[in-house]
Amino acid sequence: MSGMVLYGIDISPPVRACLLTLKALGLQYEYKHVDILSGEQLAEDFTKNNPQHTVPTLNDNGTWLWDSHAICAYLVDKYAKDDSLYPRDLALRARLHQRLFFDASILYMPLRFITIPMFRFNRSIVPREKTQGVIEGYVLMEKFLANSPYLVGDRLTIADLCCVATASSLAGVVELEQEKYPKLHAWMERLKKLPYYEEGNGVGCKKYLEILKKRLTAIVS
Ligand SMILES: N[C@@H](CCC(=O)N[C@@H](CS)C(=O)NCC(=O)O)C(=O)O
Repeated sequence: MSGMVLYGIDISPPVRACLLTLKALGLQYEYKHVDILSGEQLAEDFTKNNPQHTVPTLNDNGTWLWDSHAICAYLVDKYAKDDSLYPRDLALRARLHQRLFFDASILYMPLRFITIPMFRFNRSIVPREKTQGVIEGYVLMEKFLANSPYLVGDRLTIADLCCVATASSLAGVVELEQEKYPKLHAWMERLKKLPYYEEGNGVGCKKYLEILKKRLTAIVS
């Protein structure tokens, strides 16, 4: 196979992080829809290339890669005209990695713990303690953004693209109150102004929030 193929479904926050990065870089790619709600990612055809059976998965001319953070970093390193989205400066890159690992391990995980029982076992009631992780994510993001417009200083990086895909999806569980999180709210509005935001994240995020609205009937203490 030649060319670049992204496997995904746009309700998935990590898939949207990759869509944002592909669009930020203006890259040509083929998009293959994988319906994870019906278990398409478990097909042998897919798991032989990604045993972890997650989307997003990228096939770039035979180089198979998964995990949105790894994919976004690879795309910029390989194809960007400059390093602004993924700076080569060691100190900046180290801070950026901290934000990416924060997204993977802290911001996104509460959403996964809440949505897996919903999507796999049709649970519609969420124990309140599970939403605490979402609130902790909001609180930390507010601190990261205390003194800068973006997550790594004054310029947009893939840390923003990855985190905004997750943060915008968290509203399906805990509303993002502007008064409580003014910096986070302003950052989100800043990201929404990117010319490729709506196509890369807005459309899929709306679908995701609609699904959560239908499936989540109550949060109970
Ligand atoms: N850390 C991974 C998370 C990927 C992930 O958990 N994707 C979910 C969809 S949001 C998935 O593929 N679930 C299907 C499965 O695990 O079988 C990333 O950033 O790509």
